[in-house]
Amino acid sequence: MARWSVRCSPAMLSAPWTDGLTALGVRSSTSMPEVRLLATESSSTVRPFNEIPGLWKNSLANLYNFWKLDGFRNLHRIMVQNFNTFGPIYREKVGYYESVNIINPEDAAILFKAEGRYPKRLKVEPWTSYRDYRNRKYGVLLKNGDDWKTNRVILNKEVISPKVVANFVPLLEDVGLDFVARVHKKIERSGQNKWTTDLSHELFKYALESVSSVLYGERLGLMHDYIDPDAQHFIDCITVMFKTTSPMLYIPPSLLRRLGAKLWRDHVAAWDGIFNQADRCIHNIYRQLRLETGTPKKYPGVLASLLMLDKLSIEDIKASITELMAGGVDTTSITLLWTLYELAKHPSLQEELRAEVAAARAESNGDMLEMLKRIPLVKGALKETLRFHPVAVSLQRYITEDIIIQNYHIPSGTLVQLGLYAMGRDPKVFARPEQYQPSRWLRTENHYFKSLGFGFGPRQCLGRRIAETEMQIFLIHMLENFKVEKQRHVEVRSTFELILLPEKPIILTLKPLQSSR
Ligand code: HCD
Repeated sequence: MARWSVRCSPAMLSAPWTDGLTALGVRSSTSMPEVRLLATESSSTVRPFNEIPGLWKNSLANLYNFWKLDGFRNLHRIMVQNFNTFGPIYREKVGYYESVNIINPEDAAILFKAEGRYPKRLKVEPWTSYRDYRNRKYGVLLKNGDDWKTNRVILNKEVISPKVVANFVPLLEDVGLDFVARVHKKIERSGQNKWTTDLSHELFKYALESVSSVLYGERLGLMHDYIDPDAQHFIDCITVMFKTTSPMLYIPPSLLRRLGAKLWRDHVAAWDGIFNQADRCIHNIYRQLRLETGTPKKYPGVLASLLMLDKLSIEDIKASITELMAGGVDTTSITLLWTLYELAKHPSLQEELRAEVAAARAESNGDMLEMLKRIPLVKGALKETLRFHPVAVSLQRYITEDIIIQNYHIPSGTLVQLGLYAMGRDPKVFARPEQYQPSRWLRTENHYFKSLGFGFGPRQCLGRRIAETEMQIFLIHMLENFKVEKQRHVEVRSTFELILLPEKPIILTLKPLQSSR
Protein backbone atom coordinates (compact mmCIF):
# COMPACT_ATOMS: atom_id res chain seq x y z
CA MET A 1 0.00 0.00 0.00
CA ALA A 2 1.32 3.39 -0.95
CA ARG A 3 -0.55 5.25 1.73
CA TRP A 4 1.87 6.57 4.31
CA SER A 5 1.08 7.94 7.67
CA VAL A 6 2.66 10.46 9.97
CA ARG A 7 4.27 8.36 12.63
CA CYS A 8 3.69 9.47 16.16
CA SER A 9 5.89 9.12 19.16
CA PRO A 10 4.54 7.89 22.51
CA ALA A 11 4.90 11.44 23.82
CA MET A 12 2.42 12.66 21.24
CA LEU A 13 -0.02 9.92 22.09
CA SER A 14 -0.03 10.80 25.75
CA ALA A 15 -0.62 14.48 25.03
CA PRO A 16 -3.14 14.45 22.23
CA TRP A 17 -4.54 17.96 22.73
CA THR A 18 -2.43 21.01 22.09
CA ASP A 19 0.85 19.42 22.89
CA GLY A 20 0.74 17.01 20.01
CA LEU A 21 1.04 20.07 17.86
CA THR A 22 4.39 21.19 19.16
CA ALA A 23 5.66 17.68 18.84
CA LEU A 24 4.47 17.59 15.27
CA GLY A 25 5.66 21.08 14.44
CA VAL A 26 9.13 20.30 15.67
CA ARG A 27 9.17 17.06 13.75
CA SER A 28 7.83 18.37 10.51
CA SER A 29 11.08 19.77 9.19
CA THR A 30 13.07 16.71 10.09
CA SER A 31 10.54 14.19 8.86
CA MET A 32 9.98 15.78 5.47
CA PRO A 33 12.75 13.98 3.58
CA GLU A 34 11.44 10.69 4.90
CA VAL A 35 7.94 11.53 3.68
CA ARG A 36 9.18 12.54 0.22
CA LEU A 37 11.10 9.32 -0.04
CA LEU A 38 8.07 7.25 0.84
CA ALA A 39 5.96 9.18 -1.63
CA THR A 40 8.39 8.72 -4.49
CA GLU A 41 8.84 5.07 -3.73
CA SER A 42 5.19 4.53 -4.43
CA SER A 43 4.79 7.19 -7.09
CA SER A 44 3.75 4.62 -9.67
CA THR A 45 0.57 3.98 -7.70
CA VAL A 46 -0.19 7.53 -6.59
CA ARG A 47 -3.21 8.76 -8.46
CA PRO A 48 -3.49 12.28 -9.85
CA PHE A 49 -5.59 15.09 -8.39
CA ASN A 50 -8.07 14.91 -11.26
CA GLU A 51 -9.05 11.38 -10.35
CA ILE A 52 -10.31 12.25 -6.88
CA PRO A 53 -13.99 11.25 -6.85
CA GLY A 54 -16.73 13.80 -6.40
CA LEU A 55 -18.92 16.32 -8.16
CA TRP A 56 -16.50 19.06 -8.97
CA LYS A 57 -17.04 19.55 -12.63
CA ASN A 58 -20.31 21.47 -12.80
CA SER A 59 -20.19 24.03 -10.04
CA LEU A 60 -23.42 25.78 -10.97
CA ALA A 61 -25.42 22.56 -11.14
CA ASN A 62 -23.97 21.71 -7.74
CA LEU A 63 -25.02 25.07 -6.35
CA TYR A 64 -28.53 24.44 -7.64
CA ASN A 65 -28.63 20.96 -6.09
CA PHE A 66 -27.32 22.35 -2.88
CA TRP A 67 -30.11 24.91 -2.88
CA LYS A 68 -32.73 22.23 -3.58
CA LEU A 69 -31.52 20.07 -0.70
CA ASP A 70 -31.72 23.12 1.56
CA GLY A 71 -27.97 22.78 1.78
CA PHE A 72 -27.64 26.03 3.65
CA ARG A 73 -29.08 24.30 6.67
CA ASN A 74 -27.99 20.74 5.90
CA LEU A 75 -24.33 21.21 5.07
CA HIS A 76 -23.24 18.77 7.78
CA ARG A 77 -25.59 15.99 6.63
CA ILE A 78 -24.71 16.56 2.97
CA MET A 79 -21.04 16.08 3.89
CA VAL A 80 -21.83 12.79 5.64
CA GLN A 81 -23.76 11.70 2.56
CA ASN A 82 -20.88 12.63 0.27
CA PHE A 83 -18.42 10.59 2.33
CA ASN A 84 -20.84 7.65 2.12
CA THR A 85 -21.06 8.01 -1.64
CA PHE A 86 -17.45 8.77 -2.54
CA GLY A 87 -15.41 7.31 0.32
CA PRO A 88 -12.88 8.99 2.64
CA ILE A 89 -11.83 11.64 0.13
CA TYR A 90 -13.84 13.68 -2.36
CA ARG A 91 -13.55 16.85 -4.38
CA GLU A 92 -16.31 19.38 -4.56
CA LYS A 93 -17.11 22.68 -6.18
CA VAL A 94 -20.14 24.60 -5.01
CA GLY A 95 -20.56 28.03 -6.57
CA TYR A 96 -17.21 29.71 -6.41
CA TYR A 97 -15.55 27.64 -3.79
CA GLU A 98 -13.66 24.46 -4.39
CA SER A 99 -12.22 21.99 -1.92
CA VAL A 100 -10.97 18.51 -1.17
CA ASN A 101 -12.77 16.86 1.75
CA ILE A 102 -11.30 14.27 4.08
CA ILE A 103 -12.61 12.40 7.14
CA ASN A 104 -9.88 10.25 8.73
CA PRO A 105 -7.79 11.35 11.73
CA GLU A 106 -4.61 10.05 10.06
CA ASP A 107 -5.35 12.19 7.02
CA ALA A 108 -6.06 15.17 9.29
CA ALA A 109 -2.53 14.70 10.63
CA ILE A 110 -1.12 14.92 7.10
CA LEU A 111 -3.22 18.01 6.39
CA PHE A 112 -2.11 19.92 9.49
CA LYS A 113 1.48 18.98 8.89
CA ALA A 114 1.26 20.81 5.56
CA GLU A 115 -0.36 23.99 6.92
CA GLY A 116 2.88 25.96 6.77
CA ARG A 117 4.13 28.85 8.90
CA TYR A 118 1.03 30.97 8.37
CA PRO A 119 -1.91 28.57 8.50
CA LYS A 120 -4.86 29.84 6.49
CA ARG A 121 -8.46 28.66 6.70
CA LEU A 122 -11.42 29.31 4.44
CA LYS A 123 -12.11 33.03 4.27
CA VAL A 124 -15.50 33.92 5.67
CA GLU A 125 -16.14 36.51 3.00
CA PRO A 126 -19.18 38.24 4.55
CA TRP A 127 -17.11 38.96 7.68
CA THR A 128 -14.21 40.52 5.81
CA SER A 129 -16.61 42.36 3.48
CA TYR A 130 -18.31 43.98 6.46
CA ARG A 131 -15.00 45.18 7.85
CA ASP A 132 -13.87 46.50 4.47
CA TYR A 133 -17.22 48.23 4.04
CA ARG A 134 -17.11 49.90 7.48
CA ASN A 135 -13.39 50.48 7.46
CA ARG A 136 -12.71 48.37 10.51
CA LYS A 137 -9.56 46.40 11.21
CA TYR A 138 -9.46 42.61 10.99
CA GLY A 139 -8.78 40.84 14.27
CA VAL A 140 -6.63 37.77 14.56
CA LEU A 141 -9.49 35.57 13.32
CA LEU A 142 -9.51 37.22 9.91
CA LYS A 143 -5.87 38.24 9.54
CA ASN A 144 -3.35 36.20 7.58
CA GLY A 145 0.39 36.02 7.05
CA ASP A 146 2.95 37.93 9.12
CA ASP A 147 0.37 40.31 10.55
CA TRP A 148 -1.60 37.32 11.83
CA LYS A 149 1.48 35.71 13.37
CA THR A 150 2.65 38.82 15.27
CA ASN A 151 -0.80 39.47 16.70
CA ARG A 152 -1.44 35.83 17.48
CA VAL A 153 1.84 35.33 19.38
CA ILE A 154 1.13 38.31 21.62
CA LEU A 155 -2.50 37.34 22.15
CA ASN A 156 -1.55 33.75 23.00
CA LYS A 157 0.34 34.92 26.08
CA GLU A 158 -2.65 36.86 27.41
CA VAL A 159 -5.48 34.54 26.38
CA ILE A 160 -4.39 30.93 26.13
CA SER A 161 -1.27 30.38 28.25
CA PRO A 162 -1.82 28.32 31.43
CA LYS A 163 -0.41 31.14 33.55
CA VAL A 164 -3.20 33.55 32.66
CA VAL A 165 -5.90 30.88 32.66
CA ALA A 166 -5.39 30.61 36.43
CA ASN A 167 -6.41 34.29 36.61
CA PHE A 168 -9.67 33.55 34.82
CA VAL A 169 -10.78 30.90 37.31
CA PRO A 170 -11.96 33.15 40.18
CA LEU A 171 -13.73 35.44 37.72
CA LEU A 172 -15.52 32.54 36.06
CA GLU A 173 -16.34 30.91 39.37
CA ASP A 174 -18.21 34.04 40.46
CA VAL A 175 -20.32 33.91 37.33
CA GLY A 176 -21.00 30.20 37.88
CA LEU A 177 -22.15 30.82 41.46
CA ASP A 178 -24.45 33.62 40.33
CA PHE A 179 -25.94 31.38 37.68
CA VAL A 180 -26.71 28.68 40.24
CA ALA A 181 -28.25 31.25 42.61
CA ARG A 182 -30.43 32.48 39.75
CA VAL A 183 -31.67 28.98 38.95
CA HIS A 184 -32.47 28.35 42.65
CA LYS A 185 -34.51 31.55 42.64
CA LYS A 186 -36.40 30.51 39.51
CA ILE A 187 -37.19 27.13 41.09
CA GLU A 188 -38.42 28.79 44.27
CA ARG A 189 -40.64 31.17 42.34
CA SER A 190 -42.20 28.37 40.33
CA GLY A 191 -43.70 26.97 43.52
CA GLN A 192 -43.23 23.45 42.12
CA ASN A 193 -39.72 22.79 43.34
CA LYS A 194 -38.53 22.53 39.75
CA TRP A 195 -37.94 24.71 36.71
CA THR A 196 -38.83 23.52 33.23
CA THR A 197 -37.55 25.76 30.45
CA ASP A 198 -35.63 26.31 27.24
CA LEU A 199 -32.36 27.20 28.93
CA SER A 200 -30.72 28.68 25.83
CA HIS A 201 -31.50 32.29 26.74
CA GLU A 202 -30.06 31.87 30.23
CA LEU A 203 -27.01 30.14 28.79
CA PHE A 204 -26.40 32.95 26.29
CA LYS A 205 -26.33 35.36 29.21
CA TYR A 206 -24.07 33.08 31.23
CA ALA A 207 -21.67 32.83 28.30
CA LEU A 208 -21.61 36.57 27.61
CA GLU A 209 -21.20 37.37 31.29
CA SER A 210 -18.33 34.86 31.51
CA VAL A 211 -16.39 35.98 28.47
CA SER A 212 -16.89 39.65 29.36
CA SER A 213 -15.67 39.19 32.90
CA VAL A 214 -12.47 37.60 31.57
CA LEU A 215 -11.95 40.19 28.83
CA TYR A 216 -12.85 43.27 30.85
CA GLY A 217 -12.22 42.13 34.41
CA GLU A 218 -15.70 43.47 35.18
CA ARG A 219 -19.21 42.13 35.41
CA LEU A 220 -21.95 43.16 33.02
CA GLY A 221 -24.66 42.08 35.46
CA LEU A 222 -26.53 39.66 33.24
CA MET A 223 -27.44 37.27 36.04
CA HIS A 224 -30.15 39.65 37.32
CA ASP A 225 -33.83 39.81 36.37
CA TYR A 226 -33.42 43.19 34.75
CA ILE A 227 -30.64 43.25 32.19
CA ASP A 228 -29.23 46.05 30.10
CA PRO A 229 -31.20 46.10 26.81
CA ASP A 230 -27.95 46.77 24.95
CA ALA A 231 -26.54 43.46 26.19
CA GLN A 232 -29.66 41.64 25.03
CA HIS A 233 -29.38 43.40 21.68
CA PHE A 234 -25.76 42.25 21.40
CA ILE A 235 -26.85 38.63 21.97
CA ASP A 236 -29.60 38.92 19.35
CA CYS A 237 -27.18 40.47 16.85
CA ILE A 238 -24.78 37.53 17.15
CA THR A 239 -27.56 35.10 16.28
CA VAL A 240 -28.58 37.16 13.25
CA MET A 241 -24.96 37.61 12.20
CA PHE A 242 -24.34 33.83 12.12
CA LYS A 243 -27.67 33.12 10.45
CA THR A 244 -27.08 35.63 7.65
CA THR A 245 -23.50 34.46 7.09
CA SER A 246 -24.17 30.95 5.81
CA PRO A 247 -26.02 31.79 2.56
CA MET A 248 -23.30 34.34 1.78
CA LEU A 249 -20.66 31.61 1.82
CA TYR A 250 -21.98 30.74 -1.62
CA ILE A 251 -23.37 34.02 -2.92
CA PRO A 252 -20.68 36.72 -3.04
CA PRO A 253 -21.49 39.48 -0.52
CA SER A 254 -20.16 42.09 -2.96
CA LEU A 255 -22.93 41.13 -5.37
CA LEU A 256 -25.61 41.25 -2.67
CA ARG A 257 -24.28 44.60 -1.56
CA ARG A 258 -24.60 46.06 -5.04
CA LEU A 259 -28.13 44.68 -5.28
CA GLY A 260 -28.98 46.19 -1.89
CA ALA A 261 -30.19 42.75 -0.78
CA LYS A 262 -31.91 42.40 2.60
CA LEU A 263 -29.56 39.58 3.51
CA TRP A 264 -26.56 41.92 3.27
CA ARG A 265 -28.33 44.78 5.05
CA ASP A 266 -29.35 42.48 7.92
CA HIS A 267 -25.79 41.23 8.14
CA VAL A 268 -24.39 44.75 8.33
CA ALA A 269 -26.93 45.78 10.96
CA ALA A 270 -26.01 42.73 13.04
CA TRP A 271 -22.27 43.47 12.94
CA ASP A 272 -22.98 47.14 13.68
CA GLY A 273 -24.81 46.08 16.84
CA ILE A 274 -21.96 43.77 17.82
CA PHE A 275 -19.24 46.38 17.25
CA ASN A 276 -21.17 49.15 19.01
CA GLN A 277 -21.58 47.10 22.16
CA ALA A 278 -17.96 45.90 22.12
CA ASP A 279 -16.76 49.48 21.52
CA ARG A 280 -18.73 50.65 24.55
CA CYS A 281 -17.17 47.98 26.77
CA ILE A 282 -13.69 48.66 25.44
CA HIS A 283 -13.88 52.46 25.81
CA ASN A 284 -15.15 52.08 29.32
CA ILE A 285 -12.10 50.04 30.34
CA TYR A 286 -9.75 52.27 28.37
CA ARG A 287 -11.02 55.37 30.18
CA GLN A 288 -10.74 53.74 33.60
CA LEU A 289 -7.22 52.66 32.83
CA ARG A 290 -6.12 56.18 31.95
CA LEU A 291 -7.51 57.50 35.25
CA GLU A 292 -5.77 54.85 37.31
CA THR A 293 -2.12 55.04 38.27
CA GLY A 294 0.26 52.33 39.34
CA THR A 295 -0.14 48.62 38.90
CA PRO A 296 -3.52 47.06 39.68
CA LYS A 297 -3.84 44.88 42.75
CA LYS A 298 -5.98 42.22 41.18
CA TYR A 299 -6.03 40.71 37.68
CA PRO A 300 -7.54 43.41 35.44
CA GLY A 301 -8.74 41.25 32.53
CA VAL A 302 -7.39 40.49 29.06
CA LEU A 303 -8.11 43.89 27.53
CA ALA A 304 -6.38 45.93 30.26
CA SER A 305 -3.43 43.52 30.24
CA LEU A 306 -3.02 43.99 26.48
CA LEU A 307 -3.30 47.76 26.74
CA MET A 308 -0.69 47.90 29.51
CA LEU A 309 1.59 45.53 27.63
CA ASP A 310 1.59 48.08 24.81
CA LYS A 311 2.78 45.69 22.10
CA LEU A 312 -0.22 45.87 19.78
CA SER A 313 -1.94 48.96 18.42
CA ILE A 314 -5.17 49.91 20.13
CA GLU A 315 -7.05 49.23 16.89
CA ASP A 316 -5.59 45.72 16.65
CA ILE A 317 -6.47 45.04 20.28
CA LYS A 318 -10.03 46.27 19.78
CA ALA A 319 -10.52 44.12 16.70
CA SER A 320 -9.44 40.90 18.37
CA ILE A 321 -11.25 41.61 21.65
CA THR A 322 -14.46 42.15 19.66
CA GLU A 323 -13.98 38.83 17.90
CA LEU A 324 -13.41 37.04 21.18
CA MET A 325 -16.50 38.62 22.69
CA ALA A 326 -18.69 37.81 19.67
CA GLY A 327 -17.26 34.32 19.28
CA GLY A 328 -17.67 33.47 22.94
CA VAL A 329 -21.45 33.50 23.28
CA ASP A 330 -23.29 31.03 21.04
CA THR A 331 -20.39 28.60 20.85
CA THR A 332 -20.04 27.81 24.56
CA SER A 333 -23.72 28.20 25.45
CA ILE A 334 -24.83 25.76 22.76
CA THR A 335 -22.16 23.26 23.79
CA LEU A 336 -23.39 23.49 27.39
CA LEU A 337 -26.99 23.06 26.28
CA TRP A 338 -26.11 19.90 24.32
CA THR A 339 -24.18 18.63 27.34
CA LEU A 340 -27.12 19.15 29.72
CA TYR A 341 -29.38 17.47 27.15
CA GLU A 342 -27.11 14.42 27.05
CA LEU A 343 -26.88 14.33 30.86
CA ALA A 344 -30.67 14.45 31.06
CA LYS A 345 -30.78 11.46 28.72
CA HIS A 346 -28.28 9.53 30.84
CA PRO A 347 -29.17 9.75 34.58
CA SER A 348 -26.58 7.20 35.66
CA LEU A 349 -23.82 9.04 33.84
CA GLN A 350 -25.03 12.18 35.57
CA GLU A 351 -24.56 10.46 38.94
CA GLU A 352 -21.11 9.29 37.96
CA LEU A 353 -20.06 12.82 37.06
CA ARG A 354 -21.59 14.15 40.27
CA ALA A 355 -19.55 11.66 42.28
CA GLU A 356 -16.38 12.74 40.48
CA VAL A 357 -17.09 16.39 41.23
CA ALA A 358 -17.85 15.65 44.90
CA ALA A 359 -14.58 13.75 45.29
CA ALA A 360 -12.67 16.51 43.52
CA ARG A 361 -14.22 19.12 45.82
CA ALA A 362 -13.30 17.11 48.92
CA GLU A 363 -9.73 16.54 47.78
CA SER A 364 -9.07 20.15 46.87
CA ASN A 365 -10.77 21.88 49.81
CA GLY A 366 -12.95 23.75 47.40
CA ASP A 367 -10.00 25.38 45.58
CA MET A 368 -11.42 25.63 42.04
CA LEU A 369 -8.05 25.59 40.26
CA GLU A 370 -7.22 22.34 42.06
CA MET A 371 -10.67 20.92 41.35
CA LEU A 372 -10.22 21.46 37.63
CA LYS A 373 -7.27 19.06 37.71
CA ARG A 374 -9.40 16.29 39.19
CA ILE A 375 -12.38 16.04 36.86
CA PRO A 376 -11.27 13.95 33.87
CA LEU A 377 -14.76 12.56 33.25
CA VAL A 378 -16.34 16.03 33.21
CA LYS A 379 -13.70 17.07 30.68
CA GLY A 380 -14.41 13.88 28.75
CA ALA A 381 -18.09 14.83 28.68
CA LEU A 382 -17.25 18.15 27.03
CA LYS A 383 -15.06 16.42 24.46
CA GLU A 384 -17.83 13.93 23.83
CA THR A 385 -20.34 16.74 23.32
CA LEU A 386 -18.03 18.40 20.81
CA ARG A 387 -17.52 15.10 19.02
CA PHE A 388 -21.22 14.51 18.53
CA HIS A 389 -22.34 18.14 18.33
CA PRO A 390 -19.34 20.10 17.09
CA VAL A 391 -19.66 23.88 16.76
CA ALA A 392 -17.77 23.87 13.46
CA VAL A 393 -18.87 21.48 10.72
CA SER A 394 -15.34 21.35 9.29
CA LEU A 395 -11.74 22.48 9.74
CA GLN A 396 -9.98 23.83 6.68
CA ARG A 397 -6.49 24.76 5.56
CA TYR A 398 -4.86 25.89 2.34
CA ILE A 399 -1.95 23.49 2.19
CA THR A 400 1.49 24.94 1.53
CA GLU A 401 3.13 21.86 0.08
CA ASP A 402 2.06 18.92 -2.08
CA ILE A 403 0.65 16.04 -0.07
CA ILE A 404 -0.65 12.54 -0.67
CA ILE A 405 -3.90 11.54 1.01
CA GLN A 406 -5.68 8.23 0.40
CA ASN A 407 -3.13 7.73 -2.35
CA TYR A 408 -4.19 10.84 -4.26
CA HIS A 409 -1.83 13.64 -5.05
CA ILE A 410 -3.05 17.03 -3.80
CA PRO A 411 -1.12 20.07 -5.01
CA SER A 412 0.11 22.86 -2.78
CA GLY A 413 -2.41 25.70 -2.49
CA THR A 414 -5.49 23.46 -2.42
CA LEU A 415 -8.21 24.10 0.17
CA VAL A 416 -8.51 20.87 2.16
CA GLN A 417 -11.38 20.40 4.61
CA LEU A 418 -11.62 17.89 7.42
CA GLY A 419 -15.29 16.98 7.90
CA LEU A 420 -15.35 17.31 11.66
CA TYR A 421 -19.07 16.54 12.08
CA ALA A 422 -18.79 13.53 9.76
CA MET A 423 -15.66 12.26 11.52
CA GLY A 424 -17.35 12.43 14.93
CA ARG A 425 -20.14 10.19 13.69
CA ASP A 426 -18.07 7.76 11.63
CA PRO A 427 -18.16 4.22 13.12
CA LYS A 428 -14.75 3.52 11.57
CA VAL A 429 -13.29 6.34 13.68
CA PHE A 430 -15.39 6.08 16.87
CA ALA A 431 -16.85 2.76 18.02
CA ARG A 432 -20.62 3.11 18.46
CA PRO A 433 -20.60 6.79 17.56
CA GLU A 434 -24.31 7.19 18.35
CA GLN A 435 -23.64 6.52 22.03
CA TYR A 436 -22.70 9.36 24.35
CA GLN A 437 -19.72 7.97 26.25
CA PRO A 438 -17.46 10.50 28.00
CA SER A 439 -15.35 7.59 29.22
CA ARG A 440 -14.10 6.97 25.68
CA TRP A 441 -11.83 9.97 26.27
CA LEU A 442 -10.34 8.42 29.40
CA ARG A 443 -9.23 5.03 28.22
CA THR A 444 -5.74 4.66 26.95
CA GLU A 445 -7.17 4.13 23.50
CA ASN A 446 -5.78 6.10 20.62
CA HIS A 447 -6.95 9.73 20.52
CA TYR A 448 -4.57 10.73 17.75
CA PHE A 449 -6.12 13.65 15.86
CA LYS A 450 -9.60 12.79 17.13
CA SER A 451 -10.28 15.62 19.59
CA LEU A 452 -10.42 18.57 17.22
CA GLY A 453 -13.40 20.54 18.50
CA PHE A 454 -11.23 23.65 18.87
CA GLY A 455 -9.20 23.02 15.76
CA PHE A 456 -5.51 22.31 15.81
CA GLY A 457 -2.12 23.95 15.86
CA PRO A 458 -1.14 27.61 15.99
CA ARG A 459 -4.39 28.60 14.27
CA GLN A 460 -6.65 26.73 16.69
CA CYS A 461 -9.39 28.56 18.57
CA LEU A 462 -7.86 31.45 20.53
CA GLY A 463 -10.76 31.39 22.98
CA ARG A 464 -10.24 27.71 23.72
CA ARG A 465 -8.99 28.01 27.30
CA ILE A 466 -11.61 30.59 28.22
CA ALA A 467 -14.31 28.35 26.76
CA GLU A 468 -13.04 25.17 28.38
CA THR A 469 -12.62 26.72 31.82
CA GLU A 470 -15.98 28.46 31.63
CA MET A 471 -17.75 25.24 30.61
CA GLN A 472 -15.99 23.06 33.20
CA ILE A 473 -16.85 25.48 36.00
CA PHE A 474 -20.45 25.64 34.81
CA LEU A 475 -20.82 21.87 34.86
CA ILE A 476 -19.23 21.56 38.30
CA HIS A 477 -21.74 24.00 39.79
CA MET A 478 -24.73 22.55 37.97
CA LEU A 479 -23.88 18.98 38.97
CA GLU A 480 -23.42 20.03 42.60
CA ASN A 481 -26.79 21.75 42.74
CA PHE A 482 -29.33 20.28 40.35
CA LYS A 483 -30.60 17.19 38.74
CA VAL A 484 -31.29 17.61 35.01
CA GLU A 485 -34.25 15.83 33.44
CA LYS A 486 -36.04 15.93 30.13
CA GLN A 487 -39.41 15.05 28.71
CA ARG A 488 -40.03 11.72 27.08
CA HIS A 489 -37.74 10.99 24.22
CA VAL A 490 -37.55 13.74 21.66
CA GLU A 491 -34.67 13.56 19.25
CA VAL A 492 -33.11 16.96 18.49
CA ARG A 493 -30.99 17.28 15.36
CA SER A 494 -28.51 19.96 14.34
CA THR A 495 -29.06 22.69 11.84
CA PHE A 496 -26.30 24.65 10.10
CA GLU A 497 -26.39 28.40 10.65
CA LEU A 498 -22.68 28.85 10.06
CA ILE A 499 -22.22 27.13 13.40
CA LEU A 500 -24.22 24.00 14.18
CA LEU A 501 -27.23 24.66 16.41
CA PRO A 502 -30.11 22.57 17.78
CA GLU A 503 -32.88 22.66 15.16
CA LYS A 504 -35.57 23.23 17.80
CA PRO A 505 -35.70 24.32 21.44
CA ILE A 506 -34.41 21.83 24.00
CA ILE A 507 -36.71 21.79 27.02
CA LEU A 508 -35.07 20.67 30.26
CA THR A 509 -36.22 20.40 33.87
CA LEU A 510 -33.93 21.39 36.72
CA LYS A 511 -34.64 20.09 40.23
CA PRO A 512 -32.71 20.99 43.38
CA LEU A 513 -30.62 18.02 44.44
CA GLN A 514 -31.63 17.69 48.09
CA SER A 515 -35.32 17.13 47.37
CA SER A 516 -35.00 15.33 44.07
CA ARG A 517 -35.22 11.83 45.55
C1 HCD B 1 -18.46 27.24 8.67
O1 HCD B 1 -17.94 25.95 5.22
C2 HCD B 1 -18.66 26.37 7.43
O2 HCD B 1 -15.12 29.75 16.13
C3 HCD B 1 -17.73 26.79 6.32
C4 HCD B 1 -16.28 26.75 6.78
C5 HCD B 1 -16.08 27.51 8.07
C6 HCD B 1 -15.07 28.39 8.15
C7 HCD B 1 -14.68 29.11 9.39
C8 HCD B 1 -15.39 28.62 10.64
C9 HCD B 1 -16.87 28.33 10.30
C10 HCD B 1 -17.01 27.24 9.20
C11 HCD B 1 -17.67 28.01 11.58
C12 HCD B 1 -17.51 29.06 12.68
C13 HCD B 1 -16.05 29.31 13.05
C14 HCD B 1 -15.34 29.69 11.73
C15 HCD B 1 -13.99 30.17 12.20
C16 HCD B 1 -14.27 30.83 13.55
C17 HCD B 1 -15.74 30.56 13.87
C18 HCD B 1 -15.47 28.03 13.66
C19 HCD B 1 -16.70 25.85 9.78
C20 HCD B 1 -16.00 30.62 15.42
C21 HCD B 1 -17.42 30.23 15.76
C22 HCD B 1 -15.67 32.02 16.01
C23 HCD B 1 -16.53 33.12 15.46
C24 HCD B 1 -16.05 34.49 15.88
C25 HCD B 1 -16.74 35.62 15.16
C26 HCD B 1 -18.15 35.78 15.65
C27 HCD B 1 -16.00 36.90 15.31
